[in-house]
Amino acid sequence: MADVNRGGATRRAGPTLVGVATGTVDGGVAIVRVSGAGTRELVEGVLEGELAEPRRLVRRRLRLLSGFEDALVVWMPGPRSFTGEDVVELHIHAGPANVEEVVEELLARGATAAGPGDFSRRAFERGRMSLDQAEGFAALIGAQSAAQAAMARRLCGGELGRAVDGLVARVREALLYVTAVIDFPEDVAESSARGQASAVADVAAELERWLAGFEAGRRQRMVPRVVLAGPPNAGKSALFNMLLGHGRAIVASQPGTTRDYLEQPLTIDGFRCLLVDTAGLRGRVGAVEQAGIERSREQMAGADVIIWVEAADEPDADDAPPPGAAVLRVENKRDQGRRREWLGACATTGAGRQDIEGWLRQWFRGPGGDAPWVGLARHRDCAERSLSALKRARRQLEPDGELECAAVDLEEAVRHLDAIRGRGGGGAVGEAVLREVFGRLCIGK
Ligand SMILES: Nc1nc2c(ncn2[C@@H]2O[C@H](COP(=O)(O)OP(=O)(O)O)[C@@H](O)[C@H]2O)c(=O)[nH]1
Ligand SMILES: [Mg+2]
Repeated sequence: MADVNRGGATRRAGPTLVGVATGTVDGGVAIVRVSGAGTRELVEGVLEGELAEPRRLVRRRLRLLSGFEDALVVWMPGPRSFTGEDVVELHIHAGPANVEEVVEELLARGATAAGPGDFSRRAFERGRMSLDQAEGFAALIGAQSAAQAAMARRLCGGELGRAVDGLVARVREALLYVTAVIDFPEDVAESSARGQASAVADVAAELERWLAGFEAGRRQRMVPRVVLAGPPNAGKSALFNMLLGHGRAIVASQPGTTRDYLEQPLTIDGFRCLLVDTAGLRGRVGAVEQAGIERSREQMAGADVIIWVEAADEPDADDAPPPGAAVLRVENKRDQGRRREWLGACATTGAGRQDIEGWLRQWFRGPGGDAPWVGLARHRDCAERSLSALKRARRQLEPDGELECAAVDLEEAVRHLDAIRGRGGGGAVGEAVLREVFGRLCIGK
């Protein structure tokens, strides 16, 4: 292992890693990535010829035990690479045996097999990406809808990190004023510290806006379960088919037709959900239908949204949707009359479809007016902790508050924000920064 020194920070380089960078090996091409201090030497041991100039894809032959493999090779010396280390990517023919032989050859020459996330981990350690970005990459890989992918890409792009850095800078500035008054009470007027209260309140308000948008963001990231439930014969299966636009479920006049639940993906304006049709709820039925009803209850319990359906020509059902999920009440069979002040539909004509879709679209978007926040649950926790520290600091900046306490709280607020980006410390104010603020405060004027 060799010590490397980049950007002033000395780190111990790990072994040279090798791993298959493509998602699967059943495509036409597989990419084998090699990263670490020994990359060049290691790869050139397998190549016929040398690596080309950086970032240029060239054709090279790889010497394997079973013969030559024709590859496209790109050399990306650190720090301008994904991991920040020296990296080579070998584009080879896919196929498990071929890929395995190339990897084995590199392992035999001293590389170490990469584990899950190892390349990204190195990228993070070398400052090539922050923790929130790494979380974005994971979210992008796991994205199942265009809306999810869009949110994940914003995280990958560093949008959250930049916003966090903006807030950190503002809190640090307030902290500098407070620290200056604490350290130099003779020279710096106390009012310059107390005057930071409004700046701190502004940052707190911004964090509150972020947190308010968390639920909206969460809904856009998930694939919610939308469950049709209600008494038998209300037209749940007919509405299920209507929303899907095709006849997936059996619709029949005989009550208790749907015995098991059915689920189908449904996309409304790029928002993807799973639409679930269930057996109708009613008492005193045969064993099979009873089993179906049990499943309906399970589906309702796990629902994000319940579309509760009753028919306009039937009295109110004995059952009601359980608490927990959001509930849209729909009165179907409006062609037969009107009994309830619910959203009306007629599955046989398709009436009410747009209203139901509109309601769902609104729910997918999230709480009214709150701009969706890209932050994930961990970021929310950090933001919440930072917010409460800021609120405490804000109180200590009042005329009767303790400035020392305010400083501690502001440092804590910074620490929690830094944790979003994966930075550990961040509370201490260095001498250089103090000099900067003293210049601004005109000490010893
Ligand atoms: N008149 C009328 N009949 C409907 C409507 N929707 C469904 N039905 C009929 O009601 C019966 C039960 O429908 P179904 O979807 O199987 O109900 P489910 O038990 O709730 O799934 C079938 O005969 C459907 O044709 C509607 O809007 N108007
Ligand atoms: Mg049904």
